[in-house]
Amino acid sequence: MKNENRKSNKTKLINNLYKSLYRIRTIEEKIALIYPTDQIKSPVHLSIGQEAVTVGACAALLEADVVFGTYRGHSLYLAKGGDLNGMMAELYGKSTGVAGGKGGSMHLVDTNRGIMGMSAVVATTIPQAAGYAYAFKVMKQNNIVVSFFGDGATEEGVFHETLNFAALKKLPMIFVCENNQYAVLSHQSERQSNTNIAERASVYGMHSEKIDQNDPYTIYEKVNWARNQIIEKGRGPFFFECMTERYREHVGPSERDDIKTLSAEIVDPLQQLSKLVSSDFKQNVFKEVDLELKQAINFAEKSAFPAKDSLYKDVYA
Ligand SMILES: Cc1ncc(C[n+]2csc(CCOP(=O)(O)OP(=O)(O)O)c2C)c(N)n1
Ligand SMILES: [Mg+2]
Repeated sequence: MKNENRKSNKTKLINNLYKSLYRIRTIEEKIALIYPTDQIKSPVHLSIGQEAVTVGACAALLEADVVFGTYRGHSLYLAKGGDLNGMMAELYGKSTGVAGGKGGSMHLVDTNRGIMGMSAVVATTIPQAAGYAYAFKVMKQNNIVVSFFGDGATEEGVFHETLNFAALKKLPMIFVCENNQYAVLSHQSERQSNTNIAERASVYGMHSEKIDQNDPYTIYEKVNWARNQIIEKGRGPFFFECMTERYREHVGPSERDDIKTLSAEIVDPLQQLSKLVSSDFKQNVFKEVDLELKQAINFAEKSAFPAKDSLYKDVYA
């Protein structure tokens, strides 16, 4: 590729990453403002501060690639192309929500966009992701699965079982640990004797790296490289431990009260990326996101709550 082409591709990508990051940050800040009005009917676990991981990783994926995430899922859902109207309506408990208004913030899903689901139970979607990757392998489908989870999830037995199985079967998948160093209020150093999660993952026999920069471009490059290795060379699985930081409390809209524990080395991805984007581009993004968000809130407000007779629909007995 010619140098100028490479440069213009990189500029385009940085602009897209900025737009996605700004959009998700703005939406979540608005959710935090709406939350105390009681219009949002489920708990919210915000990703503010740590959006770079899902934004960077999803920029390297195709729509037919599949992701599994956690209850802290707004950022993943939006970065993978999930519809904002459906997400806001779901938070408002309305029938037009992506889970019919019965799942709330922790259960976002959009199978048409490869968003297979999220769960409130820590680590449960990790083996589900491996199962999906196994199906891709058996069916010789040229797509990959990415499993997103927190540092706390790596303490669950099923995490270790899944890594062993995925490495053994050489599954076409990438494990992405969003290491914000906390499980609720407990710091990683209070919970793990070896806090180097990437090092621990590597013993199962897979390529594993720690990414220190809370930077979507770096994360995009790593995931893109890993995806190419899987698709072109049949390698896999891969593991990335992404160091990041959440700025809000574990659950709910407030700032953290243990804010003194935020580490100085981990930067705010939005502020960093903002320096690389032109002010004209930013002005357009501000306008677009503002309009999209107003329309989505209006959609959620105007939608109806689920009808009583839908109570037993989608229930397994
Ligand atoms: C199996 C299980 N154990 C405990 C909990 C309670 N719990 C909810 S979130 C959480 C912390 C998980 O931390 P981490 O995996 O680092 O994700 P983060 O919240 O930091 O994104 C815990 C212990 C749960 N939901 N499920
Ligand atoms: Mg955590």
